[in-house]
Amino acid sequence: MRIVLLSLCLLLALPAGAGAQALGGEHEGHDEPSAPSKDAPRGEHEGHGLHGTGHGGRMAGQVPEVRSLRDIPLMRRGSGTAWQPDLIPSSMLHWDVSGWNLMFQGVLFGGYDVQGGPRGESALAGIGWLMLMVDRELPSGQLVASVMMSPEPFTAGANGGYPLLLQTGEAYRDEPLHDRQHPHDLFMELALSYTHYFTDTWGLLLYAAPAGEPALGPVAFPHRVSAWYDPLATLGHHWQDATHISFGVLTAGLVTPVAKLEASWFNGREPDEHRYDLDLRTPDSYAVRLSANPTARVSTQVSYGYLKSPEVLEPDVPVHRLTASATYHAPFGERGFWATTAVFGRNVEGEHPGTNSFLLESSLDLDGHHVVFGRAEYVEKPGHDLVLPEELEEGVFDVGALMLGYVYHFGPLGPVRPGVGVRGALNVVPEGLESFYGGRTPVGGMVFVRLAPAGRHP
Ligand SMILES: [Cu+2]
Repeated sequence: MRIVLLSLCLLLALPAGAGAQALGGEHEGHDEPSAPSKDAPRGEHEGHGLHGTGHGGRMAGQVPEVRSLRDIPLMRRGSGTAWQPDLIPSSMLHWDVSGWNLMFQGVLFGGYDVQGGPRGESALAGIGWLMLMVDRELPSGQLVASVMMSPEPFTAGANGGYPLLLQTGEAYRDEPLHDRQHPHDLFMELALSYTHYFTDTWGLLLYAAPAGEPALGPVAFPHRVSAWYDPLATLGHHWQDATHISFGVLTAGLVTPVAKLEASWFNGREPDEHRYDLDLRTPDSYAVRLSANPTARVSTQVSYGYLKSPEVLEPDVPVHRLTASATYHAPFGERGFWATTAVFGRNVEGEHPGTNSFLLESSLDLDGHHVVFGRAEYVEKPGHDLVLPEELEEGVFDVGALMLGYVYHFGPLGPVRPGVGVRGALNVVPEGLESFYGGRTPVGGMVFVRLAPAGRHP
């Protein structure tokens, strides 16, 4: 199975490499910024549907090279303080209100989720997030406040979450959740951050969040461009980026225009099944992350976290987590966009041997209307996570999934870009689990509608 997954990963990666070559003749991040868009109507983006949202609300058709901290586009923040490439497709609404820069982003999915086999179920599910960000330029720094909320407690919360074969993580009614993805909490982020510029080239980042994301992992999957069009979660979520909703986070970091070193002190306990409140506790966990954005198209990170007591059902078992990731973004044709992310995540739980996860995903917006996306995953899941019978609880099972999907976007209709889509996944389970899943390759899928703020295309 490893070989099959590896070769599929290669197949997915090949076109990305070819795309990189085809676009290699272009200037990368060295383009002159177009004229500042102060005269342009608010909420509109110039250029080719791409933007760099710089300070002071500057919008440019191309992303200028970041030479000073002041040039770092706000949207380099993909989630929490995690960086994504500066070059991103425009998909947000934007206002200037007396020196405050307001941004609204998000994505909502609604549809029918069908998961096959004895452990699969079907359900209507509403999935997504909405976020308001406010930023203000100060003489020697930048202030950013963000509020992010999810409808999932209301729309995907029945029986502990929406059906998703092989998914694990968090608990519901004193049982670990399995073959379901827990809903995200109503308050996904309530955060305030300040970056102080000591010089043009180095500064100090401070981030405080009653609900937010510590410096651990890549940009969380709901916020990655490479996963934007897929409503459902990654199977490696709890090996890679599950701390994106932590209730109590303090982060400090040193920032340069191309790199950042951060450390977080945070509450490492997973959110509980009551999704409407803030599960505040004294911080007990820490994380460190080194991020680098060498060009406007590339973002990479490595991070380590110590989670003292993440699981409410096993409060004495700490988890050491190690992650590494790389994301590549590129324009595609006149109006398209290509985003690819690779992630490695490893957990060491208490005295148990470590378990690994690998992910490769890509989304390709061909022309502003047709989007194809896919993901290959391999995760080593402990038997107790999958809630297997006692004799299998201590085992570790290699599971995988191969997902492909398609979205057609209409419009845009005013500020909204509606779409309809479908995604299907072929899951792979090892021999010992056949009887639980009704075979080696149980399948799952979803048909859905998708709503997101419209990016402006020329
Ligand atoms: Cu999550």
